[in-house]
Amino acid sequence: ATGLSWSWQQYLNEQKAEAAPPTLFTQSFPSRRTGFRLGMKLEGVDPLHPSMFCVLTVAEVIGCRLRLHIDGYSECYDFWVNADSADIRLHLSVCLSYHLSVLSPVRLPTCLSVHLSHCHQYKPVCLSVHLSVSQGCGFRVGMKLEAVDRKNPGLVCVASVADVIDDHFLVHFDNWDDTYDYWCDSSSPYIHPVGWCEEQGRPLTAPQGHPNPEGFVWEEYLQETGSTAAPSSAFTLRDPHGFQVNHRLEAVDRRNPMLIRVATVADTEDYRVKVHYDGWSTQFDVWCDSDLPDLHPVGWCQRSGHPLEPPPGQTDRLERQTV
Ligand code: MLY
Repeated sequence: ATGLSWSWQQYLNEQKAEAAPPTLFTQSFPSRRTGFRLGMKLEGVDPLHPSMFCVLTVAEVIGCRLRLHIDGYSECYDFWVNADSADIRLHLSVCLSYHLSVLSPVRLPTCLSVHLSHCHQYKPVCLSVHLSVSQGCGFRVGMKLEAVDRKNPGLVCVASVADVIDDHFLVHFDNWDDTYDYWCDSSSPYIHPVGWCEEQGRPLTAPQGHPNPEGFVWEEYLQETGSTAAPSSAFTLRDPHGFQVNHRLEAVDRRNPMLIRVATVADTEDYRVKVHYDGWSTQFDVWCDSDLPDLHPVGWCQRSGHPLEPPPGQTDRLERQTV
């Protein structure tokens, strides 16, 4: 009411820019207050070891974002998530059913929050959970595919389905450690059926230590490993995103993920956008997947009670105007 707060509407008018339509985001406006409170325990995927579920503590709550601490590990591994993200819901529901089946009796809470009492019997170690309760997709544990190594995006590699939860599955690169693993669904642009590289005339990276990586042959490998290829019907490539250059949005700062900044789509590819933080040098621009949960529509911070970092210099200007 003081007029000191930075205004998206005014900024968009000045910049002659448009907000990216909310329908383009995977992250919708938060529908209710988060039930998470400081100190609550839950389980979730360790971002650095996506094959591991860990005991986590809510270390900070801002709006509907949570800083999660991995119990027993240094704070430097803490990470931020949206409290209402599909990820956390997915993993929580899985973990809860895991508790129920393995460690009963555990009472199912009605909201997402898991109370301390549900988890205090755990030691601060990572739990590896392998559930293959899949109805949601055509991928099964052990099936082989060709997948982009997202840490080395130029490489398409021999990979396996290592875990399946509902319609999500864990991609693991054969004979590599789990730090390259990632969760995705059947519509991911990073996965392809066996034979895709050959068809595309692209090199396929063989499993680490393969005796003849140049002469890798799928038929032989499937036979040697007694495995099957994921059926091509299981791959359901999604449509390219609809973001356009100059669309405005609210984006988590990759270098300081506690902050959400006013941002602009600076460039696009079919499944990625280049995010520019308004008022900052283009050297800080970052490419992200268009479905990254850290990209939010204009107004998201205000609706979820999270501070929004305006472009540097903008707050000064507004303050001066009101004096
Ligand atoms: N330069 C890296 C490449 C690792 C690639 C791993 N992929 C295939 C899962 C290295 O040798 O460590």
